[in-house]
Amino acid sequence: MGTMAKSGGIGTMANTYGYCAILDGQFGCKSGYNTSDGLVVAIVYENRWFNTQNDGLVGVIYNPNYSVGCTSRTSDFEGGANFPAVLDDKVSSVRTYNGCDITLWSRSGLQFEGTSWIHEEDDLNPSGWNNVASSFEIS
Ligand SMILES: [Ca+2]
Ligand SMILES: [Ca+2]
Repeated sequence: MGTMAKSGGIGTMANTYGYCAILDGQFGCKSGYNTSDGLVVAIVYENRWFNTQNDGLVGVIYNPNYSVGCTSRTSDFEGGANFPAVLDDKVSSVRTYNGCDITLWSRSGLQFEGTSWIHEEDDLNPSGWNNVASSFEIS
């Protein structure tokens, strides 16, 4: 991951990579955190199969305060946010890390339809979730 930008949120993506810092129990990408801090909780891709061909965008979601990872249960809200415009209705594959899982929501603010908890999905198309997600939550 050496080519990743060291600052800026997903909304100000440098090259193909952008970051979103989330905090346990809070909603929204937070500013003022160093991307080298904490743990990655999920990485979302504009393309299917986690590929970055054709400058496919990559959104790195991390919690700057985490040192252990997510809890094993999914009943607790471990942060979430709206996807920025560049990734809104564009996510096509997703991976989670450090014991975390992700739920995608079809509208901003965790509204309307949500997926079940996803550990890893290389192609959101068969489930009808390709280019649909507008927000996400982590647990
Ligand atoms: Ca896509
Ligand atoms: Ca949507």
